[in-house]
Amino acid sequence: MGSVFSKKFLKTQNVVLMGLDSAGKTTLLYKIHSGVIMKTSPTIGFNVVTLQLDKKVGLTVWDVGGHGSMRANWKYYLEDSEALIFVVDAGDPSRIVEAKHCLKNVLSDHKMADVPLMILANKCDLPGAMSVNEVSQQLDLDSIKDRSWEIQECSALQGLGLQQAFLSVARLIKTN
Ligand code: G3D
Ligand code: MG
Repeated sequence: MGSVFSKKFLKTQNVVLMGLDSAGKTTLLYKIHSGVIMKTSPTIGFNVVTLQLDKKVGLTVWDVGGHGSMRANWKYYLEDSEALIFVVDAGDPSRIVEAKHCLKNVLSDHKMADVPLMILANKCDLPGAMSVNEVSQQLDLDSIKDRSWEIQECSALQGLGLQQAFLSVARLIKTN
C-alpha cells in the first residue's frame, strides 16, 4: 500500500498532517509513500503526496511545516480537508502540553467542524515513550465530542502502525 502514484484514482480525499515541529510528520509520510527513511530537515511550507489505498480511494496528504512561526499559516491548508492527522512525539513528554494547545487551536477553526481526527502517537520505538493511553489523557481526547477521532501508536522510523493508521483515516472519512 501507499507506494503508487496513479492517475487512475476515481477519487482522492484531502488530508492534512499536522503537529509540532520534529514530531515525525515528514518522516512518516515518506516512509508510507515510498518505504524509505528520508533525511529530513525542518519543513518550510509543505510537502504533498498522494497515497493509493485501494483501487478506488486515494488520500492526498498535505504535510504542513509545524515550527512555531509557520503555524500561523495552518489555516490556509484546512479548506477542503476531509480528515486531520495530528502527529505527536510520544517520546517527548516535555512538549505534550504545547501539542495539546496546538491541536485545540486547529480543531477550533470553523473549517474543521465535523472533520474526523486521527492522532498518531509517533516514535513509540523510543524507550520510555508515552503509551497511547498516556497521550490520550494528556491531550484530553475524551473531551472531544463533536467529531469522530481515533488514536494509534506508530513508529515512522520502523514503519510500525502507519498502514493501519492511514486505512483507519480512509474509513473515518467514509463513515463521516
Ligand atoms: P517533522 O516533519 O514533524 O518536523 P521530521 O519531523 O519527520 O523531520 O522528524 C524529526 C526527527 O524525528 C528526525 O530526526 C526523524 O528521524 C525523527 N523521527 C521521526 N519519526 C521517528 C520515529 O518514529 N522514531 C524515532 N526514534 N525518531 C523519529 P533527526 O535526528 O533527523 O532530527
Ligand atoms: Mg517536516
